[in-house]
Amino acid sequence: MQFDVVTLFPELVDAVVRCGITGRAAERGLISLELWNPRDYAVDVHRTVDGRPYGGGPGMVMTGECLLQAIRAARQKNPGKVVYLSPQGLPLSQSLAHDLLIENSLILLCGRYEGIDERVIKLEVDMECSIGDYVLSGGELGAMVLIDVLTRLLPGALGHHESAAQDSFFDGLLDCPHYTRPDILEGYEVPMVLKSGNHAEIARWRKKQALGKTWRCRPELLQARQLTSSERVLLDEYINEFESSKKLY
Ligand code: 4HQ
Repeated sequence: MQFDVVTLFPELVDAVVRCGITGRAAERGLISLELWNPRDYAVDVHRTVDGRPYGGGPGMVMTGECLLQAIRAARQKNPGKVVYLSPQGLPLSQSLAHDLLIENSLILLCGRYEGIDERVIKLEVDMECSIGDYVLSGGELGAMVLIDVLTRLLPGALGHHESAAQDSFFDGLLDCPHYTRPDILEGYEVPMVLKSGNHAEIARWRKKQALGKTWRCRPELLQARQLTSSERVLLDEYINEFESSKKLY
């Protein structure tokens, strides 16, 4: 998958192809990153990329001309949908990430300051995407999140011990707890079932914990997902144990 990122901070975004799973995916040619700096297209002596907002108010707005040129240069080399990262966008989710996988090439547009001139959105942006309801200092972290989420879904990006099928959200549920050595850490023991060697019981315990954690912390995720009859049994078991453990206090 080809990612072209239009950004005033290319060195920030470049870190994504230098580290970890995304770094390895870039080495193997599963993803490729190209960076386009709007400042390179600024013509005046100060290489200005921002302007005062019409109508007044605090902050600056990224100007249209050099942004349009940077986007069009990227699009000419690597044609693809232009995604603008902003809080006004479609919320990023695992399911949106799956939908975006059909694209071979994405141009990710990162705004700084108060945002970009609206006419750039009108002229060149195909989709607005938000990584969450909070305010970033710029779209770069959003672009990096999107690249990371998509890369993990590409065939061959994860090793077999990192399989995407085992991940949190693969199943629409939160993840189960994980443990490693030692057996006892500051008085807290590893649940016995995980040391039993009984793989069916271990899978059952993990599913029950995932259902229980989701019920406690993100009940709206359960509303959005139909439980099978065996999942209902596991969750009822979890809820009963949870309610009776509360009575002890
Ligand atoms: N920003 N999801 C404002 C975000 C954001 C988000 C990016 C801050 C755009 C102009 N991007 N700039 N949330 O907060 O993607």
